[in-house]
Amino acid sequence: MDAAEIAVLLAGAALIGFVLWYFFGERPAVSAAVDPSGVQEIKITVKGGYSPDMIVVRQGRPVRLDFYRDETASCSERVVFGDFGIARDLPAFQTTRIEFTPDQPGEFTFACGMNMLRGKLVVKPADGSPGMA
Ligand SMILES: [Cu+2]
Repeated sequence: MDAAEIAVLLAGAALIGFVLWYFFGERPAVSAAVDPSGVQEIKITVKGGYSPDMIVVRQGRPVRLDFYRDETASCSERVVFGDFGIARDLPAFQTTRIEFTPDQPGEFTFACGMNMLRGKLVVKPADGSPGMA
């Protein structure tokens, strides 16, 4: 092998690594900020996906999710929190507020209406309950 072939191999390996990371890698989880009234707030940008797509909150406190839909692609026109019985239309270039209080710890998926775009809400057990992380 000459240097050019080695360079091509390395570039190919880097590309494969990037693709694996892009589709399967763990995204950083983002913890909600708590406002003075105790509401856990987070802003989520909707554009070909949810950003952030992993949100960490505490059980038993109200959660306020502000979804800003930064596109008109029909895929993202609806967001569904199946575990919470919430399905909401997201008008383009507007912020849609969704509020609820998670009363169970666990991991809950949210998704677009076709279940293609996905995000995860991680509810940590309330302070003082067993198994607190
Ligand atoms: Cu979709």
